[in-house]
Amino acid sequence: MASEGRTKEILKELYDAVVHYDEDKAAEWAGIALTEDVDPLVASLDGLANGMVQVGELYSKKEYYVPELLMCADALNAGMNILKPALKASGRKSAVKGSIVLGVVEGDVHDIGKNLVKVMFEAAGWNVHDLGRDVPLDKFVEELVETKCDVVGISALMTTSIQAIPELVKKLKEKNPNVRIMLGGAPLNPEIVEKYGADGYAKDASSAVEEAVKLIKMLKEEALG
Ligand code: B1M
Repeated sequence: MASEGRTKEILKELYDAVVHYDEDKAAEWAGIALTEDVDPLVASLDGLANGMVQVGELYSKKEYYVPELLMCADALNAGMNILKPALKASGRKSAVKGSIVLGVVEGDVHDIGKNLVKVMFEAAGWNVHDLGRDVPLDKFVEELVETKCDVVGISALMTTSIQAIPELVKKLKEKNPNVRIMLGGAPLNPEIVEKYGADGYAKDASSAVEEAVKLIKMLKEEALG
């Protein structure tokens, strides 16, 4: 088990690997994190994903442009590929297991956050139907009908792409008023989620499963009257 100091050092290396778009280093330090028993969720979120927050800052300051963003995303994915099996095996099983249709709304190709959320649901033993990114609204609706899922999870990263969500919520609820709709992504917050008519919001990947379980439990309680 890594000491607190060593854990900090490993997280910093993962963070730096993403910021400096170094795929080899990201994979190497993800391996070191596992060998030294750093929690794979901490390595993913506080190491790799945290590096992406800094990348966003550099993009805002015009120090990085789209090519750098793409290379940083590749580095993050290289680290995640090493951590994913350990994350899935990490025993974060959920007492309530359901099925979720997950996708990034149309017009939006940002899928790093959605992919982290997906890993968390898989680790919890949920059945995940991943539609990917830039998903047309009707594809969400088709998949809802086909899979009879309990929850639809919608991710959106841009102030422009979130505009399609109210229409999507309406379409999904028309097909199945009992489906629970959960939203996530940086421009969203609980107030917007309520305004859009969705049922739940998760700020990050680590709270997403808990939020979905809450939604299913609330639905069952409502059914019991
Ligand atoms: Co772009 N991008 N990008 N980008 N990008 C943002 C989002 C932006 C905020 C950057 C900025 O201006 N500071 C900005 C959007 C501005 C706005 O809102 N209007 C922006 C822009 C403008 C663009 C382009 C238009 C740039 C261009 O082409 N000129 C273009 C858009 C393309 C399109 O979508 N049509 C574009 C493209 C790209 C890349 C392809 C280069 C790349 C994405 C690669 C990929 O995802 N495969 C990229 C990146 C990397 C970013 C930033 C830097 C990082 C996003 C990220 O991965 N964060 C981003 C800046 C930022 O966010 N600060 C930015 C790390 C990730 C772990 O966090 O996704 O927030 P996040 O997910 C979290 C939570 O939000 C939550 O859990 C996750 C983990 O804890 N969560 C959920 C997310 N989904 C959830 C779902 C849930 C529950 C929780 O339940 C269903």
